[in-house]
Amino acid sequence: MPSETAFDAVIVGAGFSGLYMLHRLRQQGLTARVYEAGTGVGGTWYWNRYPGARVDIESQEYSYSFSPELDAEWVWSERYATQPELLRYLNHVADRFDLRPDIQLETRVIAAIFDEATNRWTIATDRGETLSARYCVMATGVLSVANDIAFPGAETFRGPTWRTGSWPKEGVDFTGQTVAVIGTGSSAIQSIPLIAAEADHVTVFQRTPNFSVPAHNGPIDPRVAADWAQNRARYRAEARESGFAIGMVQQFDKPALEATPEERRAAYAERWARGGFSFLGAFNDLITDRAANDTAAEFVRDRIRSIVNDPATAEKLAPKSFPIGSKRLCVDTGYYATFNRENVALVDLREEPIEAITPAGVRTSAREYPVDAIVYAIGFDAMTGALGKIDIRGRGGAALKDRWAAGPSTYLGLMIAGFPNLFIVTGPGSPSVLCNMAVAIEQHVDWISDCIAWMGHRQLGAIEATEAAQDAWVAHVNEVADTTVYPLANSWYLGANVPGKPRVFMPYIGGFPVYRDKCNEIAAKGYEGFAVTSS
Ligand code: FAD
Ligand code: N01
Repeated sequence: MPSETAFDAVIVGAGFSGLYMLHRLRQQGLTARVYEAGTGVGGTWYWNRYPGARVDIESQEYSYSFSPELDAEWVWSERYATQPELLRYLNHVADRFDLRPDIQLETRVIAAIFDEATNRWTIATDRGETLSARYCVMATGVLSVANDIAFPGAETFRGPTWRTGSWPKEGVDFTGQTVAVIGTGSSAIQSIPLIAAEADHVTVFQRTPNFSVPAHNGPIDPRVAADWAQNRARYRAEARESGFAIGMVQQFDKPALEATPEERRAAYAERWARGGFSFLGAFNDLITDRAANDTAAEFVRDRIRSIVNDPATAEKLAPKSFPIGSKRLCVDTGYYATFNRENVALVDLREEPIEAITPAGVRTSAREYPVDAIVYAIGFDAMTGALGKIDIRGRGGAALKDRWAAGPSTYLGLMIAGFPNLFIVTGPGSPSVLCNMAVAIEQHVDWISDCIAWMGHRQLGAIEATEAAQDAWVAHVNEVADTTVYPLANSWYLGANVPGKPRVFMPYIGGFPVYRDKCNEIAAKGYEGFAVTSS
C-alpha cells in the first residue's frame, strides 16, 4: 500500500459504488484511495452471507454495464444470483481493473472535516491515519448499518445469536437446533426456508407480514442467456428507460381499475407465474391508486391462503396494513409453503409482543419460547445510517448529523448545501433503492466523475449545492412521494423502522429516466443550482 496521505479523492466503501468510482477516477488520471471497513471488497455481498441470500433483480440486469468486455466475459449461472456468486463477480471486477492497490481494507473512516482555507477534506480513520483529499465520495451504502438489537435482556441469552447482515464467513450449522428468527423482511423471507430445512425447529417472530412473490429461480435458460448476449445493449438501454431501471419488469400501460375483475386476475396470475418484480408492472396505477393497489394486494393474499394449509396461519401471513409495493416487495423461494412444515411455527407479535430475550430464549407477553439460537433479521438504519456514523463537518464546522436532525436534505441525492466537494452515491433524494441499484450506482458514479473532471478542467476549487436548489429539490421529492401509496407504509424508506428517526420519505420516486435527464440537464447548464469557488 502506498504511503502517501494526500489524494485527489478519498472514496469510503468498496461495494458496487466504491469499486466503480475508483475505476472512473483513475481513468481520469486522478489519485484516489478507497477505505473499506470489511476484510474484503463487495459491500452488501461481502456482509450478507445468510442462507438464501441472493439478488431480487435478474442477475444480468444487476451487474455493471460500463465495460462491454466485462459484460461479455461474465456468465451468470442462475436467474437470481446467490451471494457467493455476486461476491465472486465483484472480486473479479476488482482484479480485472486492477483496483486492489488503491483499496485499503479493515479501515473505517470515522471523520471527514472540510477545510475552507484549502477547499480540501481531512479524513480520519480508526487506524489513526489522517488523509487529505480535494473530494470525498461517500460510497458507504444505503443498507450497510444494521439496526440495533434493543430487546431487553438480549445480552443474557445463553446460545449463539446471528445477524443476517453480518453472517459469519464459515456459515452456521443449525442441524439439531431449535431456532428463533426475528423479523419477516426480505432477509428473513430468503433465509427461513433454508434454516427450516436444516434445523430441528424454527419459530418465526413476525411483527408485520410482508408481501412476497415467487422468484421461480433456477439455472438461466440457455436461450435466455443467448438472447441476452445478443441483445445486451438493447436490454441495458431499455432498463435505463424504465421507471425502476429494470428492463424485464415491462409495465403494462393500462390502469387496473379500467380492467374487469377477470382481466385483472388473469394479468396478476400471468405475472405471478413469470415471477419477481414483474408483478408490480401488471398495471400502471398500482403505486399511485390505493384502490388499484388493493386489487393486486388481494390477489397475493389469496395466493397465500391457497399455499398455506392452516387458515389461521395464512391469515397471519397475509399483509393487510400497507399497500403492496410500498415496502420493498420480497421475492422468495418457497417462503409461504415453509409454514406447512411440521417444524415451523409462526408467532404474531401484534398479538403477543416480545417483552424480553431471556437466557433460554424469547419471552413474549404470552409465554417463553426456549431456543438454542436466535437469528436477528431486523433490518437496517437505511439510507442515512452509514453517514450518521461518520463525524462529517462542512463549512463553519457544521455537523451533518445536526443539519439532518429533522431528516436528510440533499440536492439530487448527490450533494449537500454547506458540504462542498462531498458526494454521496445513491443518497437520500435520489431514486436509489427504488431502482435496480446497479443502474442507479453507475449513473451516480458517472455524474460525479464528470463533475470532478469539469472542475479539474476549469481549475476550480470547490462545488456545492445552493440552499435554494436543495430546498426546491427536497420539496419536489416530497411532492412526488405524496402522489403515490409509498408514504402509507411504516417502511425503512421513511425511517419508520428506527425508533426516533424522523419520518421523511428518503428516495426519489419520480422514476429513473426523469431523474437521470434532470441530472444531465443540470450538468449541461454548467451545474445549475451549484455554487463553485475558484482554487
Ligand atoms: P454497499 O454494498 O453497502 O457497500 C458499502 C461499503 O461501505 C460496505 O462494505 C461498508 O463496509 C463500507 N463502509 C460503510 N461505512 C464505512 C466507513 N465509515 N468506513 C469504511 N467503510 C465503510 N439492490 C438491488 O438493486 N437489487 C437487489 O437484489 C438487492 N439485494 C440486496 C440484498 C441485501 C441483503 C441487501 C442488504 C441489499 C440489497 N440491495 C439490492 C441493495 C444493495 O445494497 C445495493 O444493490 C448495492 O450492493 C449497494 O452497493 P454500495 O457499494 O452502494 O453499498
Ligand atoms: O430488513 P427489513 P431486511 N421487533 O427492514 C422486523 C434489501 N434486501 O434486512 O416490518 C420485532 O425489510 C421488521 O418488522 P416491521 C431490500 O431492499 C434485499 O429484511 O418493522 N420485529 C421486519 O419484519 C430490503 O427491503 C434482499 O414491523 C422487528 C424485519 O424485522 C432491505 O434490504 C434480501 C423489530 C426487518 O425487515 C432490508 O431487508 C435482503 C423489533 N424490534 C435484503 N425490528 C433481496 O431479496 C425490526 N423488526 C435481494
